[in-house]
Amino acid sequence: MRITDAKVIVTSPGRNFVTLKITTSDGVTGIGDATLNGRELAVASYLRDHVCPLLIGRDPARIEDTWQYLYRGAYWRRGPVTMTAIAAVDTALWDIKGKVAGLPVYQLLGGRSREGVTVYGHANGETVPEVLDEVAKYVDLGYRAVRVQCGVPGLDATYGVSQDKMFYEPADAKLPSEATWSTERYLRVVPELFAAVRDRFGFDLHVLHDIHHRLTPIEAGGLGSRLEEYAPFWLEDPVPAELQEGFRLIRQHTTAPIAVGEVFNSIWDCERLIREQLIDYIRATVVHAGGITHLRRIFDLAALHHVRTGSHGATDLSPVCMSAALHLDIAVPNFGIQEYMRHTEATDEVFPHGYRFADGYLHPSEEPGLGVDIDEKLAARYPYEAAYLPVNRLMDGSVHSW
Ligand code: KDG
Ligand code: MG
Repeated sequence: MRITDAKVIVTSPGRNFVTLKITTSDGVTGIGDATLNGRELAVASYLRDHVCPLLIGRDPARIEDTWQYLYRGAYWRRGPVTMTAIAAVDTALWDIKGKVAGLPVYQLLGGRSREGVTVYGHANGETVPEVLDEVAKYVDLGYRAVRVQCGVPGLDATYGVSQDKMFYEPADAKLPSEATWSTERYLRVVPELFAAVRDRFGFDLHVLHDIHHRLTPIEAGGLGSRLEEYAPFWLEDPVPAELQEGFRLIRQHTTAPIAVGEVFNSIWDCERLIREQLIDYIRATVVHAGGITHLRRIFDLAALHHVRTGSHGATDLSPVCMSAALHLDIAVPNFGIQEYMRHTEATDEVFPHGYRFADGYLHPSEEPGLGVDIDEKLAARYPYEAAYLPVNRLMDGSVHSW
């Protein structure tokens, strides 16, 4: 069996998605997510212009060899565009391997380690009472874990707090919108939010919070120690993560569990964080960290160092990525939690999938392969639309993290 076709499909059913579809000489198809929020067309071009021609004629069964060929062979290693493109190929090949074997991909990864994949939803609101009402909706839906974000008093907009409630789309404008940030005000409101959530919902619910890389290590350590009495499940992205050593300082000041990694694209972005046990959850994803093959490698390293998984699962990761993530989540020994920001109906129609939510858990599809498809006719009805994430500025006008 050989690869006979590889094509890139760009579609925007409510938001942009890039998908790679590979076809074999036996007529088997596999798909992989290649969406990089706000830089979608760069990955589409990398695939179309530089990768698809190399795939034709290759043996689709050789997943590891193809990964190494694309990673080492390009000479230029790593980076979000490259690793997202490699991820798409890798994911599509796992999909094909599952279909050829007649097995869901998780069976090829060693089979089930658990009955379901615990997920967390997003409760956000401008004020603390608004957030509490959103948390209540998730609890009613059966969620066991909820991420809480609230507006910062005195700021016009806060990243992570949207007008839409059960769906949330952070890429909100054709050119990046701008928001203002105040760390001092933020640090005042978060403990209030946690206190109110614990007061109303008790301590059985897992409560998560995303800092979006906005603090320094010492600020994050201070916030963590103030939140410890509310038993946060995790504090996510406390600081920008280029400097892995920064996390050591956080560790010296708090026992609040730390999660990071949604922008990581390679094992080298988190090797020290994991090896020195500076984090508790690694949030790298199938789509941005080199596919199932490379993410499995990261997760295995993490398993040796008491680090659990907590993959990113925002709306800009397509149902193809979510399907692939669930096969890994159900199989790996050190699974922690999976983010699940539900997609809109339009997205779900373009990407029909077999995973399902029940009782706070997601369950991967039992179909051979990944159990997800793309409706190409429907996809063609939604052309690409430029959309970018907002830019954050401090009160004095300097650019800040998100
Ligand atoms: O594309 C960026 C978003 O996916 C991201 O900002 C959302 O931080 C996020 C999260 O944890 O889901
Ligand atoms: Mg995040």
